[in-house]
Amino acid sequence: MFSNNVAEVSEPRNLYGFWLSPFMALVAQMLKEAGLEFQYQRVSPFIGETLSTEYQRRNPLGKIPSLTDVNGVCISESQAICRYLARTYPQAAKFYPCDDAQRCAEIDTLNDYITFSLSGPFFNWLFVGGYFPKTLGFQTERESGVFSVWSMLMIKGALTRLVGRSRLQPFLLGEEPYLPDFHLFHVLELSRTFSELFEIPFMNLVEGNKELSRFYQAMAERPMTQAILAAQAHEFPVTRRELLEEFGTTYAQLLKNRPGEH
Ligand SMILES: N[C@@H](CCC(=O)N[C@@H](CS)C(=O)NCC(=O)O)C(=O)O
Repeated sequence: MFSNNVAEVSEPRNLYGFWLSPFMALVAQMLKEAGLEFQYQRVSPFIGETLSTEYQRRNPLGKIPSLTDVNGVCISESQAICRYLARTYPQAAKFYPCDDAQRCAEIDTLNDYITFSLSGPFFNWLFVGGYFPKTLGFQTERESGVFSVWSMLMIKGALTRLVGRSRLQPFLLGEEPYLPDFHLFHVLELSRTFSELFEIPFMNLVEGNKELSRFYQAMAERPMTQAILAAQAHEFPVTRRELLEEFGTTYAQLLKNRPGEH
């Protein structure tokens, strides 16, 4: 079941992205929980680094995270990376048991639900509802406010279904965490950080929700989570500056350089 093409260790394992990205944090959690060493290589989309030729060769879709493995495999998209790790390294399969189709069906159901109903919509909320009107000067405060309220209703509704279905004991599938727990935690953590940064209290998805707070706490107590939270806190000032001060200029430059525009 497990691929053994990792025998020839020839290069370091590199994880590209930035700590505040919930998608990179998810991959880092999987790597750390599985005891797979990696080197962190900071790549920030906010200052145009995902547009470099070098990065585009790694991921032509221009998204972080991406991972280069010791066997030369280069892979992007957080879920795909985590599934690749589980299929390649037995110690990662604990969190995505890929040789158990029935267990994976349960896990995939939760993960797909979280991706479609929670993390994707939350990202749009963050950008359209919080970030764009605050920093890019698009003067869409009113429209963004309306979008924000609808997003809140949709996303909190999706969370209520998730909590109701899984009963969180304290994790989604019982006493042990799996891939969807890592995914959910890092979206919740993002909501806490950005609710504070953008001064939108109702963007915090954990606040006031007893079951989710218990889940959040259980995940936050894990030593590997604590290491990730510490790395995020350490890098926060840099990311904050990029988000609030530098991205506007990068974005304006990008628009100016679009083919066909002068
Ligand atoms: N579905 C992707 C989402 C990754 C994503 O949206 N990453 C953001 C940073 S958190 C990014 O690279 N944004 C830059 C861009 O979209 O150009 C995954 O799970 O890896």
